[in-house]
Amino acid sequence: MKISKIGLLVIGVSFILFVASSAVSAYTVQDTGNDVAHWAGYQGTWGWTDINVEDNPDVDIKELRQSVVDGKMVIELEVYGTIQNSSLFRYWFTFNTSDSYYLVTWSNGVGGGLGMDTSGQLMMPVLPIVTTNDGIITATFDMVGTETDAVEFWGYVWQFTTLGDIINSEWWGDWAPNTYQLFDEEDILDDEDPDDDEPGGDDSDDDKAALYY
Ligand SMILES: [Ca+2]
Repeated sequence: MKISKIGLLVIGVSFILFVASSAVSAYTVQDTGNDVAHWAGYQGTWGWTDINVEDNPDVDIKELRQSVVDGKMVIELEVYGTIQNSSLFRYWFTFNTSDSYYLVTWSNGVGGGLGMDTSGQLMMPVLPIVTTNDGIITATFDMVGTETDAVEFWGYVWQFTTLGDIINSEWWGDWAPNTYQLFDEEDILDDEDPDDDEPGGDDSDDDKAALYY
């Protein structure tokens, strides 16, 4: 049997469409290692001290993953080190589709979060089952909504040295993807004013850092 070039083209396109549709509900966001930011405050003076800390793998995001397994929405966050159970560590990530919102948290050894149908069909939120295994947080939700394509998928992880002390404290944090980070990396690197206590000089975005403190 001779298959025409057009026939081969149709078969090829069909195969590509099949592969694309079968993989449509799985997303990953990879993040490089050693890109943890370090913030320090001392007697009311504060600023970014380093934007690439190399020795804090427990808050260094490696990957975010989403998939649908047996009809359940599964979302994971992995760090290069180990998930910590102290209240000084916070892990937070979210996966949103056009009709649903999923949020996962982990701190003080306790997992939390919620799934919400944002189309208004389902009023009550669903709660995830959250587990950890070494460097991975896994959250499993009953599905809300019908869409599984990612509209937004990101997370951040941070560590405090002292809770409730805004005068003297240190903070480390990492975001994935990096478009969600709190600061403008180039702005910090270019900030050469020695009298400027704020990271990045007069960049209006600098104030965002304080929102999470
Ligand atoms: Ca990272």
